Parts: sequence; C-alpha cells; structure tokens
Amino acid sequence: MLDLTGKNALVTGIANNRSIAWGIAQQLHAAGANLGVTYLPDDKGKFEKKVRDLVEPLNPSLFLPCNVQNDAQVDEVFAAVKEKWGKVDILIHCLAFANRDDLTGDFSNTSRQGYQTALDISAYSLVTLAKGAKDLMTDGGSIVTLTYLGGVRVVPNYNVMGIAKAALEMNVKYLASELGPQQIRVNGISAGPIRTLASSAVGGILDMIHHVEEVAPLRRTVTQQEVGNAAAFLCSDLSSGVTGQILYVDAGYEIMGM
Ligand code: NAD
Ligand code: 0WE
Repeated sequence: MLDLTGKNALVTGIANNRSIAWGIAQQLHAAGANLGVTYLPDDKGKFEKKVRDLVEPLNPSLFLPCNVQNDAQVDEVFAAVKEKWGKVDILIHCLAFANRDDLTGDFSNTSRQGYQTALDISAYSLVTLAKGAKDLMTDGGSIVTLTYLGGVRVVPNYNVMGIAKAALEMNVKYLASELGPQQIRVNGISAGPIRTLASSAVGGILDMIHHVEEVAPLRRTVTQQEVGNAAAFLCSDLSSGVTGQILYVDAGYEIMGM
C-alpha cells in the first residue's frame, strides 16, 4: 500500500490549479503526507493569496515564500522547516524558468544572461534545495524533480530549457550518488506535455499536444494526477530500491522512433 502518513513533504512550484506541483501535492496529501508549500513571491502578493487559497484544503502546516534565486530565502525555508518539523522526508522540485525570448528562434542567439537565468532557476535550484534538505532528512528521504524530453532530444523551440533539463538530469545522478549512503533517493519524472501556466505561454503548445495524441502509444497526453501518482510512488517505500532514475510519464511517447 502506498502510505505516506507521518511523512513531511516540502512541495515547490505550485502557481495555480493547473500546476504539475498541484497535482503532486494532492496525491501526496491523499496518501497521508503532511505538506509544506513554497510559492514564488511577487511585489503585490497576488500570487501568494492565490496559492494560499488553492492549497488551504490540503491543510499545509508550512506556507513559505521561496524564490530559488534568493539564497537567504532558501535558507529561511529550511530554518522554518527545522523549527516546525525537525525533519523532512520528501522534497518536490517542480519549477523552471527561461526568458520567453529564449524559447523561440535560433538557439545560437541565446544570450549569456538568458543561459545563466535558465540554468540557475531550472537546474542549479535542485542543488541548493537538496543541500538544504539533506541535513534535515535524518530518516532518509526522497527528492523528486520534473524534467522533459527536450533535455535528451531536440524539441523545436525548447532551446535553452533543453540544456537546463540536461543539467538537471545529471544533477539527479550526482545527487543520488552522493546522498545514497544517507538513504536519500533522488529521481526525476519526465512528463509529457501538459497545459499549464508555463506551457501555455509557449507558442504552438497545442500543436505539440495534438502530435502526442496521434503518436503516443496511449494516444493521449498525461494528466497532472498521473504525474502526481508517479511522484507519490517515488516518494514512498514502494520505490525503496530506485534512485538516480528518470521515470517517463508520457503515455509512452519517448519510445517512438517514427
Ligand atoms: P507552472 O507554471 O505551473 O510551474 C512552474 C513553477 O515555477 C511556478 O510555480 C513558478 O512560480 C515557479 N518558479 C519560476 N521561477 C521561480 C523562482 N525563481 N523561484 C521559485 N519558483 C519559481 O508550470 P508546470 O508546467 O507545472 O511546470 C512545473 C515543472 O514541470 C517544470 O520543471 C517544468 O519544466 C516541468 N514540466 C512541464 C511540462 C509541461 O508540459 N507542462 C512537461 C514536462 C516537465
Ligand atoms: O518545461 C516546460 C516549460 C518551461 C518554461 C516555460 C516558460 C513560458 C513562459 C520555462 N520558462 C518559461 N518562461 C516564460 O516566460 N515545458 C516542458 C513545457 C514546454 O515548454 C516548451 C515546450 C514544452 C513542452 C517550449 C518550447 C517547446 C516545447
């Protein structure tokens, strides 16, 4: 049985009710986990209110601002986790960002600044969050991140995000190797395209979704709930022998060559 009762789970990356992180948070909650939620703060606090109202039914015992580009804010998150929970069992890393201009046109036009931003927010952030979490994972733990096929193969316009996902997937392996002796497992889920705030801002996403619906073995795309179920599995003892892996939750699309 998939049972996460007594587990403390820190979930990053919820922006709205379409977020993959929201799908994951709901499944972790359904499996009995105690939730902590971080959100990206903005000047007007509109984002905070929206996410706070959304997650309220899941009774998170922690609700904290965390811009992963802000080291002090990351430190404050883990200080609060230590004070409130004493230990953490699960870390969900479910965030990415590249400048919009860098997700269209020629990849060779990517600026140094754009490259750094994408890699910093989308890949380095897993390293810094894992560093904060590992000392609090005193009973072992599970770290799960979200990746995409564009980090392994060329997907038109994914551009610098593909390089960030390639780095993220190697972060998974190096972290799994380092943290394994402490019984901390680190895995990634490579999700197929899903309509979310981030993906809907991308030109042509609907065409990509239709392509997957025609070509993927299951002849459809996947849902936030299906990704959430896979995450719950990777966070539970059912996957106790699995670390350093990328699990494709993509309706089978990745196996196809033609
Ligand atoms: P989303 O827009 O709902 O989530 C992205 C999150 O990143 C948001 O909550 C946003 O606040 C957060 N974020 C951005 N910059 C941040 C920063 N500096 N500090 C902290 N948080 C920051 O979109 P999503 O599609 O749910 O994306 C979640 C993850 O899933 C991403 O890693 C994305 O690459 C991955 N993914 C998405 C798809 C898809 O098709 N939607 C497919 C595969 C993988
Ligand atoms: O990882 C992602 C989305 C990542 C993303 C999206 C945006 C749009 C808005 C990162 N940064 C931004 N910045 C913005 O300003 N996906 C896997 C979804 C996605 O994005 C694509 C895709 C797919 C699929 C971009 C191009 C091609 C395909």
